[in-house]
This record gives sequence, C-alpha cells and structure tokens, in this order.
Amino acid sequence: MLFRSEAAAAQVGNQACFYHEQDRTPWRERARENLKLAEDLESALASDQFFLQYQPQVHLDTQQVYGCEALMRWTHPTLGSIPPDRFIPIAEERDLIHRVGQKALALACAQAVAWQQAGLPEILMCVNVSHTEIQHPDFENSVRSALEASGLSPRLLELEVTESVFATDLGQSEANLEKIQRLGVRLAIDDFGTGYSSLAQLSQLSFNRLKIDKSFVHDLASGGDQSVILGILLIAEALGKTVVAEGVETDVEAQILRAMGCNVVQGYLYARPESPDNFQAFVETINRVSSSERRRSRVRVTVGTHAFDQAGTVSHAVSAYQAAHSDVGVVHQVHRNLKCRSLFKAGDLDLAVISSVPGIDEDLVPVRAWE
Ligand code: G
Ligand code: G
Ligand code: MN
Repeated sequence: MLFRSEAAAAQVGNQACFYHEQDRTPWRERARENLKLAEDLESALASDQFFLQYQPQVHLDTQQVYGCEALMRWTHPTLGSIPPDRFIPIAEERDLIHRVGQKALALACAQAVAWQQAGLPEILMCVNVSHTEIQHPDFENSVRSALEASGLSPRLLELEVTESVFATDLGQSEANLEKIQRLGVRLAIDDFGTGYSSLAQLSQLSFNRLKIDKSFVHDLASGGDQSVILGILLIAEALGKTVVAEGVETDVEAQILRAMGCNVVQGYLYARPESPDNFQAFVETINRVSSSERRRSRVRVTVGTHAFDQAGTVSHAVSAYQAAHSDVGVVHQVHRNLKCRSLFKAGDLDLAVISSVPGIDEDLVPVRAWE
C-alpha cells in the first residue's frame, strides 16, 4: 500500500515534500527510487545482486553456534545497498516475492552444505519467509527443490514466519506449512509477541520454536519489565516449544535470559549479519574458545527465588563476579519456588534470594554473599 501511494505521488508530481522518518530522503525522490527498484527487481533476480548474510545463534550452555539466520541483501548497481524492509514489500507488490524466496532458500541451503563440506559442525539454517510467499501454490516445491539441489538434510532447515501469517487466510498457509513440515523442515514463529496471533491459533498451528522479539530483550538489562519474556517462556514451555531470543546486545541480557530458561540467543553481542567467510571464521573461533573454556574451572550455582524479577539481580551479580574472576566459569540457573528456604536448608539450592513480600509465609533469611 505504501509503495502504491508513493508511486502515485511520484506520478502526479505532487509538490509537497514529505520526509521518510529514518533517512530524511524526500518522499518524491524515495517514490522515484521505489519505481526504479520495482522495474529492476526482475533483472536483479537473474543476476548476482541479491545475496545472503548470516547471523549466528549461540547456545548459552555450550557457547557453541547452534544455528544462523539468513538475511537477504540487495546491492543495486546505481542505488547501492537496499535493505529487505524496503525491497520485500516491493517484491510482494510486483508478485515477485516467490522468486525472491526461492533465491533465499536455494542460496541458504547451498551455503549450509558448503560449510559442512568445509568442516564446520551441523548448524541449523533459518530462513525468513513472508506470508504471501507461504500462500503461493508452489511454495512446497521451492522448499523441496532447494533441499534436493543442495542435499541439505530437512531437519537442518527452519523457516521463520511472522505472526502476520495468522492475519490472513490461514487455510492455504496452514496447508502449505503442514506440507513443508511433512518434509521434515522446522518452523519458527518470528517476532513473537508483536503481532496478531491468538493463543487458540497458536496451539492449533504445528511449529517448533518461538522467536522472542528484540523489542522485549532491549530493556531487560536496564531493569525493565521482564514479565513479557517470562510470559512467552511459559507459553513456549506449556506448548512444548523451544525458544530463541533475538537482539541480544549485552552480556547481562544474555545472562538474564539464560537464568530465565532461554538458552539460545542471537544478536550483536556475538555478531552482526556477516558474509559466509566471516561467519565461518566466527564459528571456528567461538568453537575453539568454548572448548578451551570447558577446560578451565567451572562452578554451577543453583539459585532459588520467590519471584522471577530477582533473576536480573542474580545475573548482574554473576556478571560482576565473572568480570573479576576470569579463571572461573560460573554457570547459574534460577528456579522460582515459594519454598526457597526449605530447599536451601535441604541443600537443593546453593543460594536463596528471598524478598520480603507480604503474604509469603517464609521467614526472612539473609542473602548469602557470592564468595
Ligand atoms: O537484517 P535486516 O534488518 O536487514 O532484516 C530486516 C527484515 O527483513 C527482517 O524482518 C527480516 O525478517 C526480513 N528479511 C530478511 N531477509 C529476508 C528474506 O530472505 N525473506 C523475507 N521474506 N524476509 C526477509
Ligand atoms: O524480523 P526479523 O527477526 O527477521 O529481523 C532480524 C533483524 O534484526 C535483522 O534486521 C537483523 O539485522 C536485526 N538484528 C539482529 N541482531 C540485532 C541486535 O542485536 N540488535 C538490533 N538492534 N538488531 C538486530
Ligand atoms: Mn527473522
């Protein structure tokens, strides 16, 4: 819709000058560029102007690379780098999204196999698919041909769909999603919590992972509200799904997520989306470092607390301790339990963090110091 109105504005030669929020490019110029992009999209698909960058997902228990997200890029010969937020809507408008999707799937599957041949361990390859793409009658075929052409095992491919899939005709999408899952391909719900899905729809659709949106991760470390993430983790657990958090930028965010039970994270803390070579170098480095880390002394701390909002306090303490003691690796896990004191006494907990909340029937016990 935006594209249509921008194009219309360019055609009528509207004298008003609007600015795009982010880059302050005048709207008329942007509309003209969008028309050019739309005209050039088809030929660009036939050339090598589209390519993928890869961003790692790291498992916090092992500090090894668990998977990666493939992100499409377009370098236009005269307009330069065009972000997907801009060309995906144009591709949808021009009915070319299916071809963009085919390209992404083919490149990603081939890359996953190339890394295996270069000696990397198996890494889950996650590819974004838009809801219009899923509705295409040939959707299953393009997934199948990408797998067949590359030889990638279907269980190493995960498709990320946003909740907007629920906003449209779920019938056709659901049928197609079922078909690709029958191939053995995994399914993740992207940007979870920002869209339209009802819990009823969520429990009907068969999928494997929930991807926690970066907006919820952002203010974790600044003492922001953790209840949304906690809610998502509980929903995932109740539905028997795994989770991955995206947009993790700091160590404290990673520690808090881990303490809350989210073990796979993606974000600038580890790496930005990178070229295949840089990604490979990243995997080789992090896997080497984490195997040498496994050799240093390791402490596992089990913490109990009445309320999950204490998980942040505990994670801050662990990070501070780690900063001062680089020779020790601390792994901590926070359990929420109203009977912390008894568990602590029974030796099931190494530490109990007990807040004086009215109504909790335990006596106050002092919080034990880390050392
Ligand atoms: O990395 P980046 O900021 O450029 O990604 C912006 C958005 O573009 C993300 O929401 C991502 O899901 C989407 N995107 C990136 N690559 C693809 C792709 O290959 N297909 C689709 N449908 N969306 C993509
Ligand atoms: O919508 P989707 O989840 O597919 O989008 C992924 C987007 O998130 C990409 O644009 C990617 O570049 C961006 N991204 C990945 N890690 C981080 C991060 O740590 N911080 C921020 N701000 N963006 C990130
Ligand atoms: Mn995504």
